[in-house]
Amino acid sequence: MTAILETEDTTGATPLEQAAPTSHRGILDFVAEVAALTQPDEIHWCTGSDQEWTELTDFLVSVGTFTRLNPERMPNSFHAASDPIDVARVEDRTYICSVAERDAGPTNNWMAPAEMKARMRGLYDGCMRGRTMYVIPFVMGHLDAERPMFGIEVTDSAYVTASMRVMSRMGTDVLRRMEELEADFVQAVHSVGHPLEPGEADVAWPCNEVKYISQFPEERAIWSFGSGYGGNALLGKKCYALRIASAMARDEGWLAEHMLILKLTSPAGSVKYVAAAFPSACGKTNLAMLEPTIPGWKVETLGDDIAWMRRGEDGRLWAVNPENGFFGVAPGTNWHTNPNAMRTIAKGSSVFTNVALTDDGDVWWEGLENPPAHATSWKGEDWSPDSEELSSHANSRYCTPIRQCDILAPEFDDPRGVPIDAILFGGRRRTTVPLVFESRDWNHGTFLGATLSSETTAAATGAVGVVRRDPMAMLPFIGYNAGDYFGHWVDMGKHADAAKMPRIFYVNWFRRARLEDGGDGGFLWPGFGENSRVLKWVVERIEGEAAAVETPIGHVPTPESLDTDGLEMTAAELEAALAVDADEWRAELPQIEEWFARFGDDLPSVLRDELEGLRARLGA
Ligand code: GTP
Ligand code: SPV
Ligand code: MN
Repeated sequence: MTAILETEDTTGATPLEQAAPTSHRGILDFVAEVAALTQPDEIHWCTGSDQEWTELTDFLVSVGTFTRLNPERMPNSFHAASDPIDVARVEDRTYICSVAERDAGPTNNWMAPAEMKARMRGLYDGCMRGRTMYVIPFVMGHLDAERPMFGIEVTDSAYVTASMRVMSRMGTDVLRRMEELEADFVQAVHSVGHPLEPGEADVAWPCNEVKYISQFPEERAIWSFGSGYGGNALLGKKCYALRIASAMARDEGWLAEHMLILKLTSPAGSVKYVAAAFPSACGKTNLAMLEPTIPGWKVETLGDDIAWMRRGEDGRLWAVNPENGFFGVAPGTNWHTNPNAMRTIAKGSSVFTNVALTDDGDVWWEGLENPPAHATSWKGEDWSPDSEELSSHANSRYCTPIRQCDILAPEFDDPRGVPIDAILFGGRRRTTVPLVFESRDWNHGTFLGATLSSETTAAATGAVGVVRRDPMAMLPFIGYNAGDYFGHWVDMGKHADAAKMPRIFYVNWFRRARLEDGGDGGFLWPGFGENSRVLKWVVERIEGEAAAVETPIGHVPTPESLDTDGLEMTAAELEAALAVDADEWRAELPQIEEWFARFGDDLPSVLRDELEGLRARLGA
């Protein structure tokens, strides 16, 4: 680690410049400015090497943030428990600081950039005292992309640094390329907001009650303070690859989306690429790694959370996953629901946050097989299967390298990405929304995305299980006016090659059996590997082979058109899963009306027309 020297040398280079492994002027100026404000004891320029990983993780073990897991079970892997005030994304503390308030739109918190900066400069003043400032050069997407998408995250958290090494391509290679290209980069400042006075002991999970997650879309800058958790702190992920990138994508004619990407091969060998947008903790990771239950079908993974999609020269929409790791929801993950995730993490080199630690140095969480007789809960308390409290936080996560995934598609390494055949939107709805249906066309598909609704989950702080509109699963991630974002989606479909755009579908794995109908209130559809049956129907729709009934909401499978061979489900249950109840849908209309009213004149008229079309088809 490099200390900030106190004297200048005779060449005129500042101490920071002498110690820095780069001559990139913009990076030097940025790092110097943040260091002057935050006053870290030391600056560490990240290389991304294995040795650096060892040093970081040893350090995290020494300060009590990490517990090393039993190497025989989980080699090179660590357990961490956060402060209970820092367990998920904080949407109420997340701001889009565009110059004009209008550009943040009605769905984001907004503050004028100058006001936010003044406020945050106050918080940043001296906030890294007693700590090391890590400088992380990273690239979202491929280093050899036509235009690599660089960032520099400056953080006072070793935990964040270790996590960024798993989640992004980072280190010396990236820095060299930035120098060669004299590249622009996204400035990303992060502090846990917990300075240490001389002699003050650190805590295992430093953070601050005051939190701000601020995006400055015009400047392509991110300032984060007070949280060390997930999307609040790993700034390449939601802050850059969704909020800032969506603003770039609007300006440049592409899409930055909260989507998984998967490759699906049929028994006959035909390949389709599917992208799917489901809100946080609604099944992207699980679908991305699905193990089909229907014979002969194969799924390979390209990404589980974020897709950047650009129109190719062939007129098709090409998608890349800008990330390099998985930050997946632990609870519910097991050898039945997601064996590929289990195999990925079993290879080690992973960080588990807010799960339970077993007495033999392994991890456990709700839903995993073989509950231990005793463990230490994420809160550090004794836990046993009789305990009333959960062993793991509902938003506990594993952080693991994507390359360890056995079913990673080889196209992951292709900077051009893959041409998308189908887009799925989906949410978590107990009622109303059938298992799957197809949109009528691109504009109708955009309407389905714009009105996507889902019950809230533990991925963000706040109430869980409340139905809200989550357009394109991007409600917390659209970096500009959501009305403009809808318009951008409509525009993407207005093209000479419109027919080459992906077909748009809507899915719901979470519908419940109605008690009124004699059901048990449980999930109607078994989900997970069985979702391959839905993917097969999607492919057969694209091929013009599968039958569907035209309903007011779109094209719903006939029960016969879904492959149900070997599926343990009664005809009545399947019918209930696929049912379109006109009364339930008529009840959605005022909610959609109210949702659209928030956008006023910024709502594209196409979407209003779609709503009127739906109303007419429902006879309402
Ligand atoms: P983020 O990482 O927050 O963006 O979430 P995600 O969309 O990747 O969600 P993930 O796949 O991690 O799923 C979240 C939760 O939903 C887990 O507890 C899963 O077990 C559960 N889940 C996923 N797929 C299904 C399904 O098909 N059926 C049911 N019933 N639950 C599912
Ligand atoms: C989500 O909340 O959608 C996530 C987890 O993928 S986080 O990275 O914390 O945003
Ligand atoms: Mn996500």
